[in-house]
Amino acid sequence: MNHSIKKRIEVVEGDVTKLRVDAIVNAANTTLLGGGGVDGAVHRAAGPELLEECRKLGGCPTGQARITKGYKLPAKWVIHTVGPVWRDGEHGEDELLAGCYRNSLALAEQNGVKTIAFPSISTGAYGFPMERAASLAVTEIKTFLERNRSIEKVVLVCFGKSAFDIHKQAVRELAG
Ligand code: AR6
Repeated sequence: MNHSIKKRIEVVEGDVTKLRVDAIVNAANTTLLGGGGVDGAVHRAAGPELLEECRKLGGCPTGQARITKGYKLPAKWVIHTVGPVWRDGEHGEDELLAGCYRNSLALAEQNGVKTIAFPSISTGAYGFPMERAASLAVTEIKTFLERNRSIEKVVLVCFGKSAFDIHKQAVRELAG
């Protein structure tokens, strides 16, 4: 069981907007109207139609997720999730970040997604410590995949070698 879960979680170094998967996850903010980091890259690569669709969604609360089309991206779908801003770890940050992964995967499943790629939500502008975020991400993904057969592959896309090493280690330790 654990062995097959591990095979369904892949860690890669690169740019999430380049991946040929059914859905990529965007590290958005509550307005869903774009920003820097992953969000800026996703909007640039998808083109202006993405912002048009996002405007109609009326925002998204922290910890939740919304889906749009991918437009010019190689991915068919973009799942926008809003990570928590890190304060001190005592303000519900862990549970909110876990919610991002859980809710994004649930939306993916509902839309027939078989392959999905996540950047490391909240670990850039929002300041969430990466080791802690990676452990939460892998734990949530593993729990989801154990119960779900329809999603074949979850890709963790890491920006840079140290992010890659941290996520590899989390998968080694937590996914079997
Ligand atoms: N592909 C993969 N990972 C990336 C990419 C990319 N193209 N670009 C950055 N990263 P961030 P957050 C990494 O700041 O912390 C935006 O302004 C980055 O190194 O994109 O959730 C939104 O509008 C980091 O590890 O997202 C929000 O206001 C991780 O992805 C706010 O930033 C997330 O960094 C969200 O902040």
